[in-house]
Parts: sequence; C-alpha cells; structure tokens
Amino acid sequence: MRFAHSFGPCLAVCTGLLTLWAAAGWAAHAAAQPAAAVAPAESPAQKAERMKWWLDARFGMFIHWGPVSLKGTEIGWSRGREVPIAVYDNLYKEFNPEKFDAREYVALAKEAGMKYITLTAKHHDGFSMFATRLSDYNIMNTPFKRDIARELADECRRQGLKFCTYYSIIDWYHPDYLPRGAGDQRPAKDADFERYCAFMKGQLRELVENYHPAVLWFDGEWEDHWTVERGRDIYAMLRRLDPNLIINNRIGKKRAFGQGGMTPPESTVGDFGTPEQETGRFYGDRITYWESNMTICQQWAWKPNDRLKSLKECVDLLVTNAGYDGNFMLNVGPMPDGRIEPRQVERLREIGRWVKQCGESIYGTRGGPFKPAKWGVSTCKDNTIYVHVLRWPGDDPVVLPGVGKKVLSGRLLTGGTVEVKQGEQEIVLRIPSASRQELDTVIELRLDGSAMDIPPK
Ligand code: H79
Repeated sequence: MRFAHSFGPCLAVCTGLLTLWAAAGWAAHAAAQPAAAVAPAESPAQKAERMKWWLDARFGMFIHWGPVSLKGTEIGWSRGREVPIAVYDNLYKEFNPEKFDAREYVALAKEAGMKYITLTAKHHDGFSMFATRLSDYNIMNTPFKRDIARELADECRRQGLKFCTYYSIIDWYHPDYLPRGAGDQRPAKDADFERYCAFMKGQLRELVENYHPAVLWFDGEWEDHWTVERGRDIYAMLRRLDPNLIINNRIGKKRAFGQGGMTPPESTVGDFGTPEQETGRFYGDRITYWESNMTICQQWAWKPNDRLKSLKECVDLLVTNAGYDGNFMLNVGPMPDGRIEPRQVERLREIGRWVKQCGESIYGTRGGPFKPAKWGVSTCKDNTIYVHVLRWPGDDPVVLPGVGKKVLSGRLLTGGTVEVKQGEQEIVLRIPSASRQELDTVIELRLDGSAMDIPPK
C-alpha cells in the first residue's frame, strides 16, 4: 500500500526550506520544524456567531461505516481482536455497497429532523471513505470505486443539510502511527510519528479544501503520542483554512468535567464537548457547547440483530440533551450492501413524526430555565418555555419553581388540555390523563418577558 506523503509533499517542503536557508544564509542548526500555527483571534461573541447554526440545529446524524461492515464487528476495536489484521485489512477488496444512495440517506436524515450529517471519513482502522491522494487504502480502490464522502457532501448541499466529517487521529494501518494497534507485529522503531502527523495534516487539508465540511469531528486523542500542542497546531491550521469551521474537543488532549464539558480554554483545544454514549450535564451557563453522540443500536458499525433503541428511548435522548442544553448526534451504521437497515430507517421516520409535531420546542432553543427534574426537562426560546414531561409523577400535577415573570398562556404542543396556575413561588400544571403522552408531553408557556435571562431554577 502506498503512502504518497513519504515522497512528494515532503520533498517539496524540504526543497523550499533549503532555498530559504540559502537565501537567508541561516546557520545549519536552524530549526527544521515548521513553527506551530496560531488560530485566528476570536471574542466570545464571534464564537457564538460561528457556533449559531450548530447550536440552533440541536440534532444530527452520525454515520459509522467502512469495509468492516462486511464482518458486522465494531469499527473502533475489532481489528486485531475478533477479526485478524490480515483479514481486516483486506476487507476493502470486497467492499461494494451497490445500494448506497446519498439522496436517500440525506432525505432520511432530513425526515428524521436532523440538520447535519457526520461521516467517518477515516476511523481508527485507517481506511479513508473519501478520494484521498495520500493513501491507496481508500474507497476509490474498492470494487465500489465511488467517493462516498463526495456524494454525501453534494447531496447535503442540495437538500440543505450541513455535511461534517469524523476523522480519527488514531491510524492503526499507517506505518508511522504509534502506538501499534492490537496484535500488530510491525516493529515500532521504523515508525516516525512526525511523518504521520504530516500525512494527517495533508488528509485534513484535502477534506477541508475538497469537501468543505462544516464540522471536523476528531477522535482517538487519548493514545500516547498525541499532545495538546499537536492539537493546537492542527486546530489553528484548520481554522486558518476555513475560519467558519467548527472543531470538537477531541483534537486536544483533555476532556474535563467527565466527557460532557470543556476544560478552561487555556488547557484544552476545540469548540465543543463530546460526551459519548451518555448525555452531557446541565451547566446552565449558556456558553458551554456540547454534543452527545450515541448509537441507535449498541454498536457504532453495523451489527446484524443488534439491539435497537425504542422510539421512547430515542425521543427521550433528543429531548433530554436539549433540556440539558446540548446537541444530540444519533448514529447509524449502514450495511455492507449500502443500505441503512430498514428497521433503523423506520425508527428514524418515527422520530421524524414526533419532531414534526414538537420540533419548535427543540430547534433554536436552549436548555432550562428549569433544572432537569424527576418529571423531565425544559427548553426555552424568546418569551417561551417548553416543559417536557418525560415521566409522569403518578396522578400529581407537575410543580415548577417560580420564574419571576407572568405566564400569559399555556398550551400543549402534543394536543389536549392543560390547566396552568401561577402562584407566588410556583407554577402548577394539571394535565388530565387523556392529554398525557407516553413519549413526551410538551407544554408551551408564554411569558410576559424573555425566558432566556431567567437563571437556572
Ligand atoms: O467512533 C466511535 C467509537 O468507535 C470511538 N468513539 C466513538 C465516537 C471510540 N473508540 N474507542 N472508544 C470509543 C473507547 C474504546 C474503549 C475500549 Fe474497549 C476499551 C476499546 C477496547 C478497550 C470497551 C471495552 C470496548 C471494548 C472493550
């Protein structure tokens, strides 16, 4: 397998440096390493502007896909475990997902109410799902020979969704990546991690320049050779290539506050937190950006007969994340024939039916002002609070803390009747059993002032 970076780009850089040295008459010991890039300066207001579409979107689709779907094992850790390396690394020769139709994928995501799609452009296994010129181990060298990233990117643009790419720092296939993956016998002494970083930067440049992703979603930052300095350098390089690009926190090294939050900017890198297979936390500060990523089944990559989450679980997760003030990215793992499993398609359509009725209580909202409670969560936008009752407290009414503003009206987005009584210290919502929904009962409360400046209650 060929890795072009070992020759072309490196030679060009070296020649350039030599010319510079000669011209400036620099001493031979001058640093051969290029200086680390610095990100463009940005105020919190400018960041808010850059993050706006993403924050308003609240709901996206994650796609974990690659030749490993032929085996039905996990993309992130079956190489060298359930599937021997020699077998795994040759699966691409049989990868021919002929039934793939980007138009159907994007239409499905749209129907589900998702506003962006994030494709695994390259996962830990090192296989590129895009037409890279820097490695032969890519989609164009499969029997399929079609650029899946290209087709999805184009179709997203056509149908008005944002196209985003996942890119793992880990690359167990590349000869220069360290540490070696499970079961890999190649000696480490031949590897040059610096050279791997050059390759990675080259691929990232290809992605940004040729596919224009709206988000670059990094992963795999926890392995030994990755450092926060390398992360800062790549973050800066990418933001210089595309000032509007949004980049997750896994380009850095630390993910503090569990996975949900962000460490202070001086010790971390990236624009948003990435709690994995869990919801984030309710910080109530309206400046902590995060997105929970979860699977519609159990595995990231497709697995036959994997347990599928119920509609209740899916809606609960979308609503809970929104109520905790976070985004939600729900993952599907397409099958080796190119289709998304019909039962997953059906689930996404069901989610879409709920979103059609209640989407205004999700899009463009922020979590709160009520802190997550036993009964559920709340979201807000302008003068409106949306109360999401996800679990009924027996026959009792839902009792909310006072908000210091007058409630002008109450209405159920999900149909039926609600009685709203506002006292000095509390708001009491009485909903007859006929108006109570299993998925989520959404009560819209209109206030006589902004709901956005009410501190978390
Ligand atoms: O892309 C998805 C995952 O493949 C990736 N992140 C999300 C977005 C991811 N890669 N690794 N991990 C998440 C964590 C891996 C945990 C592991 Fe294990 C510990 C892998 C092997 C040991 C847990 C325990 C899974 C298998 C055994």
